Amino acid sequence: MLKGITVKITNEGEDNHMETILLHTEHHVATITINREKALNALSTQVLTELNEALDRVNADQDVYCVIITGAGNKSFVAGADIAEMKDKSVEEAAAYGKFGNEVFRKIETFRCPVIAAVNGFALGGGCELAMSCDIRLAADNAVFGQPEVGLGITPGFGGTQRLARLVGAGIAKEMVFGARNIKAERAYAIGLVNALYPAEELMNAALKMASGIAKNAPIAVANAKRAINNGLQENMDGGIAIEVKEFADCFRTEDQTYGMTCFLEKAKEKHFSNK
Ligand code: DAK
Repeated sequence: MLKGITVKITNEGEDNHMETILLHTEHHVATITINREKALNALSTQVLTELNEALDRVNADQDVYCVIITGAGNKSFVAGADIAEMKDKSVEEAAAYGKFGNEVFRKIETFRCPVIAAVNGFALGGGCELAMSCDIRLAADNAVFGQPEVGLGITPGFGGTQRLARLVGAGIAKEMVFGARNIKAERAYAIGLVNALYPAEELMNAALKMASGIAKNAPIAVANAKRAINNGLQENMDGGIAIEVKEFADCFRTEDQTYGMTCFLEKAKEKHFSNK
């Protein structure tokens, strides 16, 4: 457990059977903690399956407006896919594993509300890829990022060749992937891989503060803005603007649009959006 966490992380619900994921929801923010500290939170099939389940549970809870994903302990976010489990996979098994992992990571990327990665240590291979599937990456100053796969005889398999190049540019992505060399937090910040760095003991509070700030805004507008940015990036400018126009106009179907503008015009001191 990180020092300085102000929110207790517990699994909730009598039907909980997840062993490798902790899920805690408070004040519209769900925190998903990958809890396999002995293996530095490596992504076994069980972890991926339970992460998928946790995401489905959070998705079903309409009171959640922002999600944080982090790793248990103070050493590692996620040290990658589980190498011991992967070693003897057949081509077909490797393809199925890669397909499932990519489905989970796409679920995060297209999740209905923002997802923040709180990177508290190693984010290697699948761990770096998990962080990159999140909307925003905050990192502890002891975090380490990298795509070491070619040193293991494989390529990145959970979107690393695609998202890293989109986030930091093809040249730096190729340097990292071909060289299989890890980079420290400061370098990750300098190349735009992470949004901000914090002393390790302040990371979770910073993530919670950011998540709470997001959760105070109109959830439907935030969701529409996320879709506009993500989908617009796949288009040329005209296509992107058309997507933005649609997402903008759709906000005018919501009660929160009328409410938010009325609050401004009436100089309201506080706002409480209804998510309708
Ligand atoms: N998998 C399994 N176990 C791991 C692990 C991993 N990725 N990383 C660490 N562990 C385990 C260690 O084996 C060790 O276990 P015990 O020996 O105690 O039983 C325990 O965690 C503590 O690790 P260390 O003793 O090594 O700790 P150190 O502080 O000395 O070193 C380290 C920390 C993070 C530098 C080191 O553990 C390390 O280099 N770990 C491996 C990092 C790595 O190479 N990650 C990338 C994995 S490959 C695909 C789908 C997915 C992928 C590719 C293709 N398709 C199907 C297409 C993704 C691939 C990857 O992510």
